[in-house]
Amino acid sequence: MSKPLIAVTRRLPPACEQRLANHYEARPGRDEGSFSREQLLAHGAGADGLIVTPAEVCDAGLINALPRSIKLISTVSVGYEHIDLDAARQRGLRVTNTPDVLTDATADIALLLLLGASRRATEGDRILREGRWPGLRPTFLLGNQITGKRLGILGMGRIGAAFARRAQACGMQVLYHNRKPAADSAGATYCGSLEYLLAQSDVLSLHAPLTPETKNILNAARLALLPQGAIVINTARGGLVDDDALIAALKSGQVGSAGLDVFAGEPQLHPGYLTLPNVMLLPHLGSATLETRTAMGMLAIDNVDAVIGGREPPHPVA
Ligand code: 8YV
Repeated sequence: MSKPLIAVTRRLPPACEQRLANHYEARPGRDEGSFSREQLLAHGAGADGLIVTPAEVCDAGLINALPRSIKLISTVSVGYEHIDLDAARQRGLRVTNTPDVLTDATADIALLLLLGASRRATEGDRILREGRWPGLRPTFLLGNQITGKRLGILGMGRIGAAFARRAQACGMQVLYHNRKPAADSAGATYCGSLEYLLAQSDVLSLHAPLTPETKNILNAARLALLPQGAIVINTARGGLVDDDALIAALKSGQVGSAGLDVFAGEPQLHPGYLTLPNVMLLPHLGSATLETRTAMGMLAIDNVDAVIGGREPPHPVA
């Protein structure tokens, strides 16, 4: 009997590709460029399941055009804003994601950005590479101490809570805003009003999913509520931020520095960020450890196994 065909858009860590090859006819992915709709459809031709990443837009047009043989879209991500869930439901397609296993890696990257942005790490690195270090001086490249400062978390989910614990270990006081108090808030103080949270946040870190309600939630009016010189961290989704507004705030000093791992329109980013010294930029590395990406790939395959085997997947989103 022939094995089910699973089409993967991108390369996965070796252990995941091996597992797929052992159990399925696996159509491997490629890491060059992006997939046009036609290329994605061609890649999925005849497949029983599709494994994708947030780099592949699965909108209603694509979903409706997918071959009828496809039973699920399994995304190697916790976020699923790139998949039109209503269109999938209407087609009877299951959609699954990979939560939990990337929590620590992503919270680590938020901490890296917090420390990097507050201690001017990228500026220091550049000064050394360009041979511009004048030597030790008591007033050289002074950053902001985070001890005793207030961290505001917008979106207290699993990653927000893991980051809150890290920040508390650094002596920070943590507040958060969600629509409702979180089940696990890591002992952080709940703020029912986003505006109040912003006014209290020496550091603001974004951990909310991208939805129509959260798109551009950090706009000019809200940035103006932050204390002068506040630090902004984003490891969630670029679309949460109005880039023009954040760049203007970084130029005026309203925002002292920023640490950004995610961007609207990835892999492009607003060119205004590239010339600012007070931004630490990373190319969406939140979950990028071998351990975490392997665990994400394995979870994506667990989801495939369940749906192909006629069982309920461990992490359904539709
Ligand atoms: C990606 C992410 O999943 O999980 C998410 O939502 O944003 C990322 O960690 C990762 O880049 C691989 O697809």
